[in-house]
Amino acid sequence: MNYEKLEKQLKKKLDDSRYTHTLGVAYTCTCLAMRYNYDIDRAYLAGLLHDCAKCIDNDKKIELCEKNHIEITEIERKNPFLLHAKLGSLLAKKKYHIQDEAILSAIRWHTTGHPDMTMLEKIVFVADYIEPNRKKQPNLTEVRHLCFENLDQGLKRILSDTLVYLNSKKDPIDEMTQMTYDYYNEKDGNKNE
Ligand code: DGI
Ligand code: FE
Ligand code: FE
Repeated sequence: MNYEKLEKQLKKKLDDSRYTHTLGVAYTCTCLAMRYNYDIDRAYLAGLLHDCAKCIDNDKKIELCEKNHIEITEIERKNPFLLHAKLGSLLAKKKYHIQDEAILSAIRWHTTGHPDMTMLEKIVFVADYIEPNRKKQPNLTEVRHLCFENLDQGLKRILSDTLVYLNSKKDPIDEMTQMTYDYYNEKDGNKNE
């Protein structure tokens, strides 16, 4: 498929580093799709659009959510950047004319995840963390390897490393991020305290 037009539109809406990250995520999505037998075009498209709302000002994010009747939780009101996932899904549908619910849902859940994710949701979530332009996350070589060996294990590792990072910064944790980790940890045979 030809995504040139969409790429041009996104380049205008994102700053340079976010656009570079976006392409990195899109290509990493296709790699994971090859590994886990998913449609590579749908994976690329979901990756391309996952952060389409990221560079909107925080005040404008709140305003757009209110205007479009998107619920804003207390934690999202205090950390409006979290809204780029919900808003991204809305823009993908309304502005970029995506009708594929699997893609819209992968965008919607790419920041916190949720229990029992679909294959495409997992692919976008994982690609977002391991794409080649990411540098700061700890043990990236090992995490990247794990994601191509076992997707659920990779997912769980990313959630666990993210929770450690958020706790170390004393950042508030969205209950969905914790619930997603608990779900995959328990699925793995561990009891959550
Ligand atoms: O948009 P990106 O930066 O590419 O990636 P993202 O949408 O996954 O956002 C990444 C950031 O989100 C990362 O610094 C961890 C943070 N995050 C994930 N879950 C939570 C969270 N931040 C807060 N405050 N609470 C969460 O539950
Ligand atoms: Fe994001
Ligand atoms: Fe991202």
